[in-house]
Amino acid sequence: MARANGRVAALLHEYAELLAIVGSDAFKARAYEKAARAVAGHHEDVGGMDEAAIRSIPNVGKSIAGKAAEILRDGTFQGLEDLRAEVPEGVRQLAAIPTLGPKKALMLYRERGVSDVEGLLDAVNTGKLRGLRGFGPKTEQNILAGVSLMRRAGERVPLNVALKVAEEIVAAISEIPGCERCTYAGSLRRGRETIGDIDILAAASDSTPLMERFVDLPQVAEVIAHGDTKTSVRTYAGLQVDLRVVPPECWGAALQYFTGSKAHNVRVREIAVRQGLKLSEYGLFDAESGALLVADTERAVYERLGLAWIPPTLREDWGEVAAAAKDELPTLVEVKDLRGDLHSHTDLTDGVATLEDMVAAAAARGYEYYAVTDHAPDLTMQRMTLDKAREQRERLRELQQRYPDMRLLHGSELNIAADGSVDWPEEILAEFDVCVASVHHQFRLSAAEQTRRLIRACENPRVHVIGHLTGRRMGRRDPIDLDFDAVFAAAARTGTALEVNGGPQRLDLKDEHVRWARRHGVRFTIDSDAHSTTQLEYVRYATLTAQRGGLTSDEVINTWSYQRFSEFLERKRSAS
Ligand code: DGT
Ligand code: CA
Ligand code: CA
Ligand code: ZN
Repeated sequence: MARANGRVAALLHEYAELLAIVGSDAFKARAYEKAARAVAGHHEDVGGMDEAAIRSIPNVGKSIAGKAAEILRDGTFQGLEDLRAEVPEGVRQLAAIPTLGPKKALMLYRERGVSDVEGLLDAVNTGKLRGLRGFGPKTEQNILAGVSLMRRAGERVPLNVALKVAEEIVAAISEIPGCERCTYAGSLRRGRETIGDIDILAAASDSTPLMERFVDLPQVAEVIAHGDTKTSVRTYAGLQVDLRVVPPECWGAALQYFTGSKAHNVRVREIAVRQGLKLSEYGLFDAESGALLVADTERAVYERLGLAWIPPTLREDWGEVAAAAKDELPTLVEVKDLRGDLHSHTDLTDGVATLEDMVAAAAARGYEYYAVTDHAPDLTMQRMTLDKAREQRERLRELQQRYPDMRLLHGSELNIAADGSVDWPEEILAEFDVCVASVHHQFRLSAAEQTRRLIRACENPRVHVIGHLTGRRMGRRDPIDLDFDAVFAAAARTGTALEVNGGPQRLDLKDEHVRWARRHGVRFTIDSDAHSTTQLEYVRYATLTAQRGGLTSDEVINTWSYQRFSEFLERKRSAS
């Protein structure tokens, strides 16, 4: 049974959005938003908790705990139903348009009767918004850009969402008697940042029991097609899932075929043809006699073609087939190689877990070192001060005694100002063990200005890592404009690591930027940017992205021994 946390968090989140739309006080909306994230990230299933137990979750106060209990009992709560009656569902969609926001969304509804995205586009195109206070021609341009941004992301699902669904389905199918193997294939197995549909592959001599169970799964809202070899369904979340069942003896060929990508498959098939062979999802055959050569494992298929087995994350026709022919594939970094996490937040700023809980969760992952990097003062809404940072450092030093096997690093996530400077002067920065610096505002400067800004941040002797370089949020914000070559060269020259941020909406650097940066000799970090204990697992998505970028552990500084890692930080200080 799925945890109730997601369901409760979704309604609290919706309530927070509705509060923001009707203009209730901002503090209240934020409190609900924070509580929603706390519930989502809480390690225990709230489904089995009473109101008092829910109340004990950090950031969940008395009144919110009461609403959560109401949701568990009734499936909703009165306050939410009242606001739903006041604000049509479409207006919530309007408020989610990155360039519009809640206040303008409600104004459009009240003053022009606009109640969904279609209506908005229509209103812009027919000039219906002219004369409305705060809606100039520039606003109209921004609205169109915002809608297009949202639409571009709309059809595909973030990697983490698809992965969770796929894992649940694979677990369920695997349990069925007669199922010999089951795994997910397609873009999900390749670790792409967004997923069009989920492809599940199973091996069984009789497909019937697997297909029957599949269409009966609790996640399934609609059966699109039901057959012996392939069945497609749509989940309640709107995701399409294809299940293909193949005979156990052609498992390897089928897995290779359905993992893709199409471009990779075309390239591999060319190699087969040149050798007088024929490759399909059923196996590798002699083209002339039609005799089956191999089909049972992927490795055997690749090897029979004279290729090393190619990790799925590389199968994008980015040169991996030629590299496999020469046995020159990189040994990719893996999650188990990570010895530390260098970017995480606590409830001192916008995280939802305490310092103690974050450290305990990091220790449970077996890290040898772990950095707490709460936001620095220039991100004013987080209300950080130097005193608070120093106080946190004291607490961290005390905590250290409880964790003899994990080095606790006191860090900060600095804000890179438009001119490339950061929050604190050098002597204050020197107090921190590690500094990550990121862009959190002024996303629309010219490429020349952004490039100067980032190069100057790299040149800061106290900045060790640049966090989420391009600032993109999938479906919400485009990346900043940059001269990537210039910034990558500066990072390599100054010994500044570039982060691969595992936040599922960020994945920043993304795969192709990783590839590009490594050609400049850049070093990287693989970080979670966790804002709760459960988000520490976001390194999983960062690692998939790093693999797609072709990274080996030698290029990722937080896979290094503490000794080698701290020398890297030290070199930066003394070189600059
Ligand atoms: P997605 O779903 O858009 O995120 O991307 P994929 O790569 O999962 O694509 P999908 O679901 O259409 O197909 C799954 C895999 O099946 C694909 O990666 C390769 C294989 N495949 C599907 N159609 C073809 C085809 O026409 N030719 C070849 N060579 N392979 C195909
Ligand atoms: Ca797919
Ligand atoms: Ca598919
Ligand atoms: Zn952060």
